Amino acid sequence: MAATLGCRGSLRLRRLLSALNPGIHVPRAGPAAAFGTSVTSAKVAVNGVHLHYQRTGEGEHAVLLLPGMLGSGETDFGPQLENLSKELFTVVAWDPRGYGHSRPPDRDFPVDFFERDAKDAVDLMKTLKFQKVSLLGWSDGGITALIAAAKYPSYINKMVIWGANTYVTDTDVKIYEGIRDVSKWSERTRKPLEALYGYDYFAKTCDKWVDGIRQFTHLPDGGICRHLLPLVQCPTLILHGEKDLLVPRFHADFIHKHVRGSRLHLMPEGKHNLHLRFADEFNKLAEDFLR
Ligand code: TYC
Ligand code: MN
Repeated sequence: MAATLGCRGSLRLRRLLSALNPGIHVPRAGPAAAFGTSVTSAKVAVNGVHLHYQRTGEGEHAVLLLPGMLGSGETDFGPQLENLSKELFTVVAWDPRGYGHSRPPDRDFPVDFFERDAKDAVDLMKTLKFQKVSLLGWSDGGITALIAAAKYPSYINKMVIWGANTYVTDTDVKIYEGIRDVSKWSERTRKPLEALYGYDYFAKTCDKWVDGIRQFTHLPDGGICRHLLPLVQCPTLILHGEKDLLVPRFHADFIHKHVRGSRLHLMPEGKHNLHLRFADEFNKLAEDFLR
């Protein structure tokens, strides 16, 4: 943390001086030299919890990466932290409370858990002194991004979302029940999360997540945040993998229809994790849209 602040201070000094007089060059030295391209890790107090985040790049344009269920910056966004332009963007990947290294507390799922995540995410970026941010939200992180954009419109610049759903149907419930028992997950999907959480916390939290998301079936139209979509004001790109087995196409179409001016881009070979499997293509689409 201390190192992070020191680096930021020196970056600010370099910016300030070069703005005042482009002739003055403040050399990068020591740990500060690596700040722009390396990924730093820190925790900061927000809304009564210590939120963990990773940070990289030194561009003017602040971008927050929002992971999916049980996700974290390190498990969900390796290729984005590594390869999104460090010149254009300052990229932050956060671990929502109860996920990744933002523990304690243990994760819980009150009916407003997505609203809570949206407020935490926005307040994290305000605490880090970003004046406005763009959002890249995957799956549950896409839901959080939509809610943040709807509720805090003046703070959100642009948004890219993929694998998100804004309501829960019987079809979705069947899929949720299919992933409740993590011992049935493929080794490849299970391994990184098991390493991060240990088997017991991972299994217990997945089970709690399924109960948590099923709560929405009792709300009008199974609504998670569909009622908020007309409030979104920022330019929005929706990506959808046509081979996504977890989130059917109709969810992307619904968001596209109800977010004014949004763009829908289909990736024919993409599955749910299209930003990992087709990282270069994803990063280029995101960069072109954000710039
Ligand atoms: N929303 C989950 C995530 O954040 C993925 C998921 C979507 C799982 C739909 C099941 O029916 C489902 N990764
Ligand atoms: Mn359109």
